[in-house]
Amino acid sequence: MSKQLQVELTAPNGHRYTQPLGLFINNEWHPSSNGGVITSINPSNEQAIATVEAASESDIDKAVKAARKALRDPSWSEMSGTDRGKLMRRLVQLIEENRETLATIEAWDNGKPYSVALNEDLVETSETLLYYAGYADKIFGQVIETTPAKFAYTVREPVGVCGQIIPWNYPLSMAAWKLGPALACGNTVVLKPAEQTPLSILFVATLIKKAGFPPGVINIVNGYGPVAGAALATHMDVDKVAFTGSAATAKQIMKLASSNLKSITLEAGGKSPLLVFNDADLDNAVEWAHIGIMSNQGQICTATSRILVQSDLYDKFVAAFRARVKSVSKVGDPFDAQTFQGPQVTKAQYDRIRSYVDIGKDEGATLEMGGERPTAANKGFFIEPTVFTGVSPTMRIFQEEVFGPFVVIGRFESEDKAVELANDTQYGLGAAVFTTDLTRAHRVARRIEAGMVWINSSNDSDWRIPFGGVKASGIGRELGEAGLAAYSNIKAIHVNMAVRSK
Ligand code: TXE
Repeated sequence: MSKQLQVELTAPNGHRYTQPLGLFINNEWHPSSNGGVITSINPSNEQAIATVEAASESDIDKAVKAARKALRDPSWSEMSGTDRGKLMRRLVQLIEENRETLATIEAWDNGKPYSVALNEDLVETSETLLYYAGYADKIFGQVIETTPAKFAYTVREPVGVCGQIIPWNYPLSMAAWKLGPALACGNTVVLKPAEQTPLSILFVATLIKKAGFPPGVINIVNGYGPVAGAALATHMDVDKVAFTGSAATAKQIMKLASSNLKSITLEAGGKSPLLVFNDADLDNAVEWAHIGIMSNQGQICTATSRILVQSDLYDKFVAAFRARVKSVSKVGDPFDAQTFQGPQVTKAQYDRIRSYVDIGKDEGATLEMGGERPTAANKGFFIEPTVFTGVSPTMRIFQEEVFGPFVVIGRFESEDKAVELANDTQYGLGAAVFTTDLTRAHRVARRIEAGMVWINSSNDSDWRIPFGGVKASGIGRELGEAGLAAYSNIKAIHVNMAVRSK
């Protein structure tokens, strides 16, 4: 009997839909070759939602072969940029038509509030794909003048087969960040979602087929990192690997990708500082500082998880921040419209945060609030928003990425000290600066070692603006025009115009 590769599900909000379960290779659904599966858990009640197929090394090989074949097939390789853009827009239209279903799956599988999934994640997913659809017919080279006897021009060619390994904190929009530029530039893709959140992107796979992408252009293979992810990163016929996840895994991928000198882009998290100077607008700073660490359950790579406040404002800031967390961070059911914060994605993440609460206490920091499971929750990976003060730069809670609703608040006296503290980290992803002094704002923004700086806001990223880090936060840029660079190779063509006399 052949394996059931889809199932009818009813989500906690009553939404019914058909959930695909297979590996999406060559526009067809496949079972795992070795019987591997992933059971996705609802983080709100710890119960199984569905069991999907998990790719083996040979399934990854099958997906890579399909992507290679598609890359060479005229149905894709000779498709005009204009038509590639149209296909991408058609996919966006289908995503829009199914946005309630996709937001439901996202809230169920990941634990983020349904309203956030619908009004933020789905918007970002569609807008990112649309943005890159607009580039599909604008990928071109240059003419380079040399001497009258010679001219040269460049063409931009797809890199080839792209392996894309994504995390669980934004399952759909992370997929869009990676698929958008890859497709616009004419590549083919094998995308491996995170094993913690395998469901929503499988639903998108049905839409990819419906939109009319040729077989093998986009392959979606769920699987475990050390098996499927590693097989993709090391595969000799994959030309590029793009990754978002932990710094530890990024380092492993860099090694694996050296097998055939794959081009790599890596985005590996951070411990982003948020500086509040004495002259800052306090209410504005508090509001953004709250958004910057507490939204998405604190599971944001750019989360401003180290707040540093200048001494005169420090006490007022801490009091106002505590009040803000109390009044806004309502923890609970992702399908309850009042909920600001759902459960953490997995027990592993929940346990990790709890362990950092113990580490912070042991290090002698002051637990201002939170750190516990909310009393109302006897099931699910819920944790109270957690705030530590009395921290110093040598503490692990000041240096290490916790990846939850967990923030440390420190203080500084001078601008130089603020910059020194901000840069006292192995990471360099984001940073935020709050001040009403225009020149200081720009000066500090330039002095901070980070790929992105927000002035008087935090984490208001945008698909039109380059995103990425320096130091141990990663290599390369995603989003914006800069995000295209990693997805095409420049070929130089030299033309000899001299007539050689016989
Ligand atoms: O990450 P992993 P995890 C950080 C955050 C979090 C920590 C651990 O601090 O607490 O990482 O999370 C795939 N070869 N971020 O364990 O392992 C894996 O299957 C190839 C920050 O979930 O890095 C998944 O698809 N691939 C972050 C992806 O890598 C491998 C988002 C991310 O998983 C692999 C998530 C291997 N050997 C976590 N091992 C951000 N930057 O936004 C795993 N993977």
